[in-house]
Amino acid sequence: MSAGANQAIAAAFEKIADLLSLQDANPFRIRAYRNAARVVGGLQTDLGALVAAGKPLPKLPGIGADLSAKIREIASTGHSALLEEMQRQVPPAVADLLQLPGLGPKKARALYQELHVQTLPQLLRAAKDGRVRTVGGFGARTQQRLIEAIENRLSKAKRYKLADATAIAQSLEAYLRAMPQVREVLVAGSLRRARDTVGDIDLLAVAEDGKGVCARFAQYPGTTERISVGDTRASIVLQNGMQVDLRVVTAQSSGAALLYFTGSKSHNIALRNLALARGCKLNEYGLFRGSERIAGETEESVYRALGLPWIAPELREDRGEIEAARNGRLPVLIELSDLAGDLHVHSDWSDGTATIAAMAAAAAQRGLHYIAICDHSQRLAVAHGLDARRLARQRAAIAEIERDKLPVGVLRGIEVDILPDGSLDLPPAALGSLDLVVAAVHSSFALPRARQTERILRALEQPDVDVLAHPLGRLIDEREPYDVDMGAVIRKCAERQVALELNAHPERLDLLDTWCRVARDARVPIAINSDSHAPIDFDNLRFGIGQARRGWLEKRDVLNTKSLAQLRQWLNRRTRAPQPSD
Ligand code: DGT
Ligand code: CA
Ligand code: CA
Repeated sequence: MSAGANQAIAAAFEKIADLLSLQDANPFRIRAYRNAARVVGGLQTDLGALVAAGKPLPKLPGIGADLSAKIREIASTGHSALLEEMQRQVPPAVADLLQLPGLGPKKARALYQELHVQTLPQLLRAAKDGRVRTVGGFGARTQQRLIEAIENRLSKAKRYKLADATAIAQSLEAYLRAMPQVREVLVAGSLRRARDTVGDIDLLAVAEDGKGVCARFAQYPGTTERISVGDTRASIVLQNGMQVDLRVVTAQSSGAALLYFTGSKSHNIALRNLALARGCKLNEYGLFRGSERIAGETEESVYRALGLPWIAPELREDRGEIEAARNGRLPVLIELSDLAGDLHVHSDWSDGTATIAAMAAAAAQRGLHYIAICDHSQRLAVAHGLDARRLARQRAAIAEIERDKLPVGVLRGIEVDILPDGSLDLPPAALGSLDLVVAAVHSSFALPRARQTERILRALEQPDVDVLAHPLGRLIDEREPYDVDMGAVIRKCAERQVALELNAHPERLDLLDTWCRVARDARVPIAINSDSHAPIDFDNLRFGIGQARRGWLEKRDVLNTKSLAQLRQWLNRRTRAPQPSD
């Protein structure tokens, strides 16, 4: 098998993960396949060529002997025996059903086995015909809810998680860069603006030979459809359904093109109006006065000619950034290198895959100075949550490994469940012995708004709570945010000086960007945490940074930019008289 191998391997791993979740398999195993799909899909080395040449595979993060064997198998035969066996049992399309709220693996399997439905449109028909309620475990109300959920989902265009799009774009960029005619490749669109989901990938190539570049682009391995292939633009569809738009531009208009195709559309419209007010015309080729091009080679040149400083892509949503730029009040946005630590890290004491020492080493590798080990609490039995006794043992174990000189500071923490009534899953005596308490909702997502809000406010009143984790509880594509009065939560956090988490996991990216801004304005500190369950997960911090920047956050707004000593001071804020400098 040739150059398409990476995409084929990634697609096979995704399907295996889908089918595993349909079987309600071990979440680690599912996550391992999803991770492997992302790693391989974003890889610039062609694994097919390596295998064909009989060379060893490179060491890939999170990919052990078992997955390596599968990579070799798919690269050399084009098939996966495991996947084929699983597909004989259930077609992968059935996994789409799992996206519906309230439809778990067991129910999805029952629908497939009894009604033979595989896709959302088929299920919609079955529900409307009243066949769903004939299946055990489904009543008339569930059937009605399914109809609403499916119609809701089908009316929305499919969007992709930022992390998945990022991995694919990296591989496309490398492919384009390898062409001798291409001088530069630039990422544009919502991907460059770091939106939590992207509709399609937009790329620019700087080159003279547009036709040649477009033709070669359309040969990208793993392309399943060529929507259009022209002289300066081309659009293709990849195996996972994602569309990629390419525009080929000249060097002298590349800045204007990048500005135009980065968007957002509403930011562009606002800029165009500014240009018009100055008697100019702005388009993807440049800024023109009459027929004279007065700017366009760089984005800076266009902004400057409009009387503005350069505006970071993450801010370009027409949410006040142009006015802020005009008044010299643009935020100095936080960067990945500003993070000093990570305040939400799991280990193999609960549902993480690695030891505390391994997580500490992985954090140090990424330049962090401290982590807080926050494993789950007892209530989450599926995650092997800690009770007070195991928590005490974990504290002792950390002290033990600290004697061997850990490369980062390790704070003793917990991710304690907020129970449905707003009380916490561990007693104050246990929580009070810790450096840091992260509280989180992992159950009763469907409480009515007033009760959900009351529950979370009550948790925030508990004297030990330092951080509220993933405040909206959404899982992109899987679970809507729970119904909660976030304004009230933010006010309570401000009053209690509790930080809100911006969880950087690609499926969460929660707190959402717009709420980050509200929280910042209310002077609520934000903790950008990876929620790492494996060493490689620290790489997700970059996606959290993207959302933070979209939320206008600066270094000083983010709790884990503090040094460990400053952080310890903050953690003692309630036992200490307020300091004027705080
Ligand atoms: P997406 O793909 O839905 O996540 O969002 P975008 O922002 O990437 O949108 P897309 O791919 O349709 O277009 C890329 C950029 O091109 C968009 O952000 C702004 C620019 N653009 C596209 N269509 C128009 C248009 O009709 N007017 C203006 N001013 N700009 C446009
Ligand atoms: Ca796009
Ligand atoms: Ca597009």
